[in-house]
Amino acid sequence: MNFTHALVRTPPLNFADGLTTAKLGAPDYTLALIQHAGYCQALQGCGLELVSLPPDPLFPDSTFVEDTAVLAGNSTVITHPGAPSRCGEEVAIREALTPFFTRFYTIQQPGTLEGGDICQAENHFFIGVSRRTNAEGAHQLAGFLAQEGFTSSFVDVTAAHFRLHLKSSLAYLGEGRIAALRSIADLPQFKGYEVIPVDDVESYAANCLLINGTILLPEGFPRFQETLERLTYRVQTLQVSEFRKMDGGLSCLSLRF
Ligand code: CIR
Repeated sequence: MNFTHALVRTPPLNFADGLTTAKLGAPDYTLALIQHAGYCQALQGCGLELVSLPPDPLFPDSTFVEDTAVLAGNSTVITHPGAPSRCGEEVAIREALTPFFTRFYTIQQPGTLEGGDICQAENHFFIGVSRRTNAEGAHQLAGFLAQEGFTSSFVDVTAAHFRLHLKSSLAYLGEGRIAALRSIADLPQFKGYEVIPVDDVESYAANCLLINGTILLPEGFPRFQETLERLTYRVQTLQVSEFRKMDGGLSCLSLRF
């Protein structure tokens, strides 16, 4: 999958008021801005043109744009976030994506769905059913994807070893390869894929991001970095400590298309 664009949104001044379970302390806003700028620069370095939205203090978590839409070929599924405080973030995202996509679908209540639970592997989508994405939302998405010619399978993300979203534990690395926490590497849904396990002590690194041949990886996970480099991936590490404090990672900070 080659990308030409990414949609990003600067964190608002009240970013620290967003949702978190991380217990890593409050994020430093200035540092978050610096790290966000570094992230944007890395995306540009991977050849992406940025569509950049201004911060919106009505939604402290709105920098995590990935949760508001699922992009599938020429179509977009606008989500209905499972976190009530995040409902409404999707309005600006839909508007920003309108020039780039031909078909729009919408997850309807009682369905809830967040993009962090959706992992695309070529023509197949893994759909996490989590505390944020309910079964109804997952089924609605599967139906839309089928209309667009994509297959999908569900993964239960409610078990204790999963963190917030499916993609907190999983990333698609291209060519039939998946990075996944060791504890979920044997799931039947991954049969037929080559699974590269991520050790529990480096679990945050499972949320890495393949963009046009480069893997963006959070800084500080040398074992997984070495594994990727041994597999001959080009790896670029990024500092995202302030986003981690808010349960966010590399993938959730952008929508790539
Ligand atoms: C939230 O709890 O919704 C935000 N603080 C973090 C969202 C992270 N999104 C993602 O991993 N896709």
